[in-house]
Amino acid sequence: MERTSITNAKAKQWVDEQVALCQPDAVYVCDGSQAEYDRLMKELVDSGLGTPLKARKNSVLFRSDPSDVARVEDRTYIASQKEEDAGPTNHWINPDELKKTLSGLSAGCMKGRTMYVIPFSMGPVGSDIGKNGIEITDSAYVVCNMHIMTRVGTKVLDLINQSGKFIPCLHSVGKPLASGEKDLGVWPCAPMDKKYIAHFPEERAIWSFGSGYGGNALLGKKCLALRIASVLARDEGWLAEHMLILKLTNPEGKVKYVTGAFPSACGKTNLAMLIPTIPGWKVETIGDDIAWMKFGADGRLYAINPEAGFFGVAPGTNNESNKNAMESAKENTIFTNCGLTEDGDIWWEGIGYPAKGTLIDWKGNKKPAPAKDKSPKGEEIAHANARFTAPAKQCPCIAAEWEDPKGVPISAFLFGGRRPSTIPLVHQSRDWNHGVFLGSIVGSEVTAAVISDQVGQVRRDPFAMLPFCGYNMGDYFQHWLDLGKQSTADNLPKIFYVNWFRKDADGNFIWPGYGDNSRVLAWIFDRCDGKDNAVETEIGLMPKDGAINTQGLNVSPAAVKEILSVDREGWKKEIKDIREKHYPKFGAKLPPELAAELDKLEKRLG
Ligand code: SAT
Ligand code: MN
Repeated sequence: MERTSITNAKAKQWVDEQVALCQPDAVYVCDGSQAEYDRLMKELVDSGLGTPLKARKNSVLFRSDPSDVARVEDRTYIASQKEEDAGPTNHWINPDELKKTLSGLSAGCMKGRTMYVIPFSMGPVGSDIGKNGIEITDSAYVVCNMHIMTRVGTKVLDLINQSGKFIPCLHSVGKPLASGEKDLGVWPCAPMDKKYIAHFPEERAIWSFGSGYGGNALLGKKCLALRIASVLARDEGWLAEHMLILKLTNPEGKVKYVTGAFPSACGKTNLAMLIPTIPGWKVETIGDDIAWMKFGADGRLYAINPEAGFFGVAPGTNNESNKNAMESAKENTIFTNCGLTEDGDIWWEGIGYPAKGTLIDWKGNKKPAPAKDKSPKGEEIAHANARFTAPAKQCPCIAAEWEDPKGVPISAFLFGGRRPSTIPLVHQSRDWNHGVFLGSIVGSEVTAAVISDQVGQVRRDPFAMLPFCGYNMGDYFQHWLDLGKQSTADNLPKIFYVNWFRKDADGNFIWPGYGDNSRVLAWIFDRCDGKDNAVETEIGLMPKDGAINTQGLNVSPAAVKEILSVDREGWKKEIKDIREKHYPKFGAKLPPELAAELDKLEKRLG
């Protein structure tokens, strides 16, 4: 079957070593073709793991093991030589010890299975900002997802064969098959205490064992494009960030590009694809999750989206909240842990219409359709972290330049999270260092994107990188501060902190979000365009009275005022929490510039 071959000695040796360790029944090097995708998908359907959707062209539904539904942060390791280099926010194991454990677990782990060798590129193939990797996996489901999420194929393999440069990513579901044994439609994975999502930053290598889901298994995404890439970025003077990239066009046809860092499942995909509610403005998508940024010769930061698809949260996605995502997932899409309808389509809570008849829930059980477009807690038809994997090129609002290898010049960075109180709708940093301070204090209510007992609680998630920074977060703050010295204030992106998630006393969201976030984007655009539309406050620059367009907005002027004013008491508590609980975590690694920003803020609040 092998049509593609690895000729580079280094790559060949690495693959041969993994074959000897994992002992697969067969080895197959992927060519990235449609025929390959179709063949593997057919095998997955024939084996009972995938259910083809009658109502959606070339789309298949998968149900995972109930224990394997999201990223496992407690089982995610940064195995640097020194513990200090992993820092206080990562789990650390000595790399030699971890390799010993993983080698033990991996011996014969692919017995009864095919080993797929996936040459892939993060970023347009051959882009100066992009990187190549090879993922070895024993999951055809992972191969199909990687086809959508990255650029897979012979062109990438040619580059790897020529250069010998690639990031090795070894993945196994950790469930070898005995002779004659089959999965029989059951999602293969290992028990929680045998799962390891391991990163070796000095070697730039990834080793993931025991999980087949999302960021645990699609190793180009969080493992390579964030954890390992953040280390490369530190060493090489660029940025690998958990950021969407959008293109904003104002009514005069002027264009600016904006990136935004938000924790998982905080609406990055929705923001990247939003349909403005204010006339004349246009949003187009470059990326919805990750941005790699390098300085160009002109001193501006240029961003590429290293991915080629969207791995979006399904529940809550509908024609109102994100029509473009719904359109992107219309066909050629992989759905995971969604519900199945009688007429062969997917269904999830918040899809925008009630289901009919009997459904099959994400656990494979028959259930009557809920009366409304939602279900009681614990009874959901779709898992809260159910996902769609859809090709980015199917997005109706994908920007023409989304695959430009040189990237797009960034005018603004947004930071945000789910904060029910204190943080206003929008404020701008006074300067770069103050912006880095804002990034460093981001907090958010934990969502179902991670298996955690903290779901719903606010946790600090600096730069939305808490689970994704491949080195000491204190050094990461320093890297951001240092980058600010590499260019001029005019060329550097302006930095904003936004919060769509303020709640009233009854726990209802005050701001409608979604398309109405365009009102905030317009203000940010005008800030970057030099418009006199801001006032100085104790916490930074905020919209002048009337500078946010509220025409047609369904929020009372008093409520708008509330979320656009400084909550002095709230900020005082915030400062206390940062001073006592957040910043001390970084010890001597906390850059003095950030401690100084905290002091200045406290002083200004009086
Ligand atoms: O599972 S993923 O890590 O890819 C999704 C997310 O947490 O954003
Ligand atoms: Mn993400």
